[in-house]
Amino acid sequence: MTLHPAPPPIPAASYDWTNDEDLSSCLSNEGSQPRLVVVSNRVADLSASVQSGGLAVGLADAIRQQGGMWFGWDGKREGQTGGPMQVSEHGSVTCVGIPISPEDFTEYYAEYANGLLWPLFHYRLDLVHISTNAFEGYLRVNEAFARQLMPMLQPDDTIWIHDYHLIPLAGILRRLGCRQKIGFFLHIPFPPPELLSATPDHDALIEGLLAYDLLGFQTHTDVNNLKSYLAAHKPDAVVGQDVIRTGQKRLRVGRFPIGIDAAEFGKLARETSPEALLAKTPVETPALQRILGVDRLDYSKGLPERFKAFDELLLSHPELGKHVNFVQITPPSRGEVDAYADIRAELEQLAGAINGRFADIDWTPLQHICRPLPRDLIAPLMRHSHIGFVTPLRDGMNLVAKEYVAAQDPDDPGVLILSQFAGAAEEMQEALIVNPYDTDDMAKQLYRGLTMPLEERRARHAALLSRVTDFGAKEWAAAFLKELARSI
Ligand code: ADQ
Repeated sequence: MTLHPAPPPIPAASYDWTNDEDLSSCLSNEGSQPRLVVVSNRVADLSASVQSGGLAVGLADAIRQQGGMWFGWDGKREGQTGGPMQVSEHGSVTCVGIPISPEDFTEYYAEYANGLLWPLFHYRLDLVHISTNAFEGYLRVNEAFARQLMPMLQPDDTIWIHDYHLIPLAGILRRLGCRQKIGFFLHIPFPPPELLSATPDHDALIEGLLAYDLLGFQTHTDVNNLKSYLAAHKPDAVVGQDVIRTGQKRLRVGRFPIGIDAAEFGKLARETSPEALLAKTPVETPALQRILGVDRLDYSKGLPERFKAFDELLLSHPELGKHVNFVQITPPSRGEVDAYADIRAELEQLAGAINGRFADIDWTPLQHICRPLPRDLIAPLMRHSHIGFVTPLRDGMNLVAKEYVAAQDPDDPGVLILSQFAGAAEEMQEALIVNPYDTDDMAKQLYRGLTMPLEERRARHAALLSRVTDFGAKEWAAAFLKELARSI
């Protein structure tokens, strides 16, 4: 079989670790290394035997190898921000959590990070709320993080800060006298300048980014969006392929697509038989061809469009009745933000309408499961699903796409249907790539996936699996840290 023509190669916009042949040396821990200090909004649970998500896997591994500290919010909304710290030791790693006051939680987390930055960075200007005082609250919490962190730093520490909650942190640390190398990785998309400039704080956010020594993004598109912003709004910035200079400051920029631990996820997927799986999950009979979606409940994930595409599939192919079902697992997240209540109501209405129209006494076409399932059930469920339906309207990377591929049986794999607007689409062109707004075409691709010959499924899956395996979570963390070590 021949696959659809390969897309033209994407020009190397900047440092790209997936082309780095010399990465193996960074994956071993020879000699003593400086401590790694990871800062993220939440601290991962390092006592868990299996980490969920690439962030936790990649970082937990890197920080355990090097030894160091993980610093972030302890998840409590009480007292004063930066009040008494929770400190716990996990071998060579110290985890430090600080509380956030209820007022700061509202302004920093709910209003600024999730009410403004999240929709803006996901290209959803229609959902952006500009709230009075929210930016001040955002800066105040970043300042509290910096002031608590500063006295705990050692001179040769390497500091790695994560995600949109903490963009200003390096600038504040520098002001407080921090001289250590500081890198930043953005897990979500970076928007084009026309969108970013819709927030009155865009200058300050960019100044915050320019205080780092290394900026890491998920995709070439994100790197290029930053460069376009600088060209349009900061004419004094000199932008090279992987270096930016502004005044005396020089920093590096690169693309570091996050990965998963494919071997571990594949093992998890193989461990449960279909029968055992059936006994443990609320999912119906294995005789059906199953379409599976697994997402946090979020408007960026394209869930209503996905439901509508399934509806169109059943309308256009009545012969599929009783032969296919769609299982969508969507635990709620961030209930504080109004947009999440809206999406939940819309999904309930759509699921009710689809089941109302097509269901029979022995067949529920759409099962929408609104609670979290453990990874040791999600993984085998992915393995025993014929379609992985991953169609975000915009996504930094999307690890579910990679997990679906890792979970498959290579001899009889399922088909990944992937949004062109997921960061993962840059690397996973052998999936069936769809426009997540085009429900008609998604219905056609669902049908194509359900009827795809075995030989084509195997060829597509083999190409995807080798990429997901070669560029995993550990390689991602090692590549970022190697590049940060090179920065001046
Ligand atoms: P998320 O938006 O959370 O992460 P994603 O990468 O898809 O999105 O998922 C992260 C992890 O959560 C995956 O391991 C997945 O299995 C798990 N998960 C998702 N839905 C689940 C469910 N219903 N039940 C159980 N587990 C579930 C952000 C960015 C992404 C980026 C990651 C990592 O938005 O674009 O890929 O960070 O950088």
